[in-house]
Amino acid sequence: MPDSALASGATTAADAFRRDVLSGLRKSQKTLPSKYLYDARGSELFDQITRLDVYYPTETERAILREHIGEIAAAIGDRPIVVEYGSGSSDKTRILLEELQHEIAAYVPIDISPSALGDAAERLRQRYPAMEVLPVAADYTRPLALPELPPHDHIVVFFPGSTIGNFEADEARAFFAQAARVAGSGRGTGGLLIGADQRKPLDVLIPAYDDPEGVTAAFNLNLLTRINRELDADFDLGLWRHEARWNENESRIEMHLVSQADQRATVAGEAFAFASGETIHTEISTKYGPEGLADLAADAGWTRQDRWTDARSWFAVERYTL
Ligand code: AVI
Repeated sequence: MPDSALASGATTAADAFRRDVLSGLRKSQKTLPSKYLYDARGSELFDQITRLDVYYPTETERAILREHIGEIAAAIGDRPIVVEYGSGSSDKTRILLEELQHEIAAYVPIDISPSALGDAAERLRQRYPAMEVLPVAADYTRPLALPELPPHDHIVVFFPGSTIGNFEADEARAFFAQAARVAGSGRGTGGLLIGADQRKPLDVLIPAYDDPEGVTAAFNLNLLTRINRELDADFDLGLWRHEARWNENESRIEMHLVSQADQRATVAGEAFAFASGETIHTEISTKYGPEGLADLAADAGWTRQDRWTDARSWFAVERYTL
């Protein structure tokens, strides 16, 4: 990519960040989009979260993938392009790539964090030298263009980790529609392999999002550090606390930053007042019932073909076709 394109891309991302942060802080329930949790430090902290004992989703999904990988690979079919949304460190993908490495026409990891993406692509190229890796640094919640693809039979979208749960229902519908456009652009029947965290007791859910080591708290608070650095803001980190709440009506965990005092902060030249106890809502993490995801996916033309779960039904990996 020429330097000028990189430079203009960077300006656009910075503009979008400023616009989204300011508009979120102007709302009566102040809110910040969760995708901005993932700067370089945030991606590192999220990686640490996935290794915490209390954070069950990563290991549970990995175990499901490991146990059923033969069946999953057979269902995916010959010579696919695998497009992964929000690939991060591409850790879980290795289970899939290990099985499919000689079959796969190319692996296209897409992530908003260029640092996480670059490191992962490099590791994968070393590990699977015969496999084409075509990384795309982009915000996949916006329309994006795929790179030129080598010959393939069909396109499979891989969206593990229950990141779908971080989307509001309309955003989830938009994702399924975008995934259908991508998967539907191949020659054969497109596929979608997606992880979905399930409803479970609160004594499991809450510690997973408010761990005793404080890694999730650091992950949440890092968003204020990022705003201070990138938007010339002056949040006092000592005056904010992380909170994980269960919202039963919406069947979701919510992360909030709770103001510990009446205070003000200036962001990109604009002043904001926060009352003591007032919160900034930073993330939702929806937990699904058995049909929750299938209903959303159906609106974009996806039909569920398979559903694999663990013994406790804490997590599900589902396969859809168009
Ligand atoms: C990326 N995503 C699926 C994580 C989740 O569980 O919703 C993000 C996360 N937030 C706090 N801990 C993990």
